Amino acid sequence: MRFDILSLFPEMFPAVLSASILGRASKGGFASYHLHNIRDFADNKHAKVDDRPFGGGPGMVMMCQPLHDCVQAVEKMDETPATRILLTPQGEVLKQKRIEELAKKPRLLIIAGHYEGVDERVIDELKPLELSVGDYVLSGGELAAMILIDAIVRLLPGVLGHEDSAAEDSFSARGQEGKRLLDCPHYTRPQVWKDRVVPEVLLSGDHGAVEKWRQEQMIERTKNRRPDLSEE
Ligand code: 9D3
Repeated sequence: MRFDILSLFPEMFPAVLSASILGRASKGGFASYHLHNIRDFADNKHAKVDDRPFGGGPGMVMMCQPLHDCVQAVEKMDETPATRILLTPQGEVLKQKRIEELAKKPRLLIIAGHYEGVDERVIDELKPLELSVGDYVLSGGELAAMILIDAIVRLLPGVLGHEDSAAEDSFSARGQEGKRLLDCPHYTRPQVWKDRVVPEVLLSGDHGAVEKWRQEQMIERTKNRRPDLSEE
């Protein structure tokens, strides 16, 4: 999958994109990341990309022209049609279902907003899919873009070692009616630590009993901690 990332702060990305799973995915040819600085597309000599909001108020608004020209230029860099995405607090809150859908696309063009927001007219013109990563306030869309990319790349065939994309489904456990479940507790050596012991069933060697215990733990923890989790 090709990722085009449009940002005013592209320098925030390389450490995240080169480490761990995301780094392995690009080295293995499963994903390619292309960073673009929106400021490079400003057509004024001061490379100004933001301005004061009409109607007054705090903060600055990202101007239409630099972002629009950046999207047009970037899309022409490759013939693969791109799915446009804008990270914004006004977007649909990201869930695994949407991640799974986006993981099937050949190319994503991801716009990380900054400042108070983007001039609404460029959103109307570009018609991006608008996504949020949750109900809390970030300083900009860059970290949100990295979260999105991380969640998608680990689903790409080959990246986690399992070639078929359907396999992922069996790794995220589900209970009754396809409800997604939280994970069970995990333990490793030593068997006793600060007087705390490992649940006996895990040491029993009875694989059936272990499976039953884990399933019960998953259901109980989901009920207690995340009663809101649903089919998505
Ligand atoms: C007056 C309210 N503004 C500041 C508190 C609104 C506001 C503007 C810009 C709040 C955050 C941001 C920057 N955030 C993002 O661009 C963003 C984001 C987020 O803040 N939370 C969750 N997901 C996302 S995706 C992009």
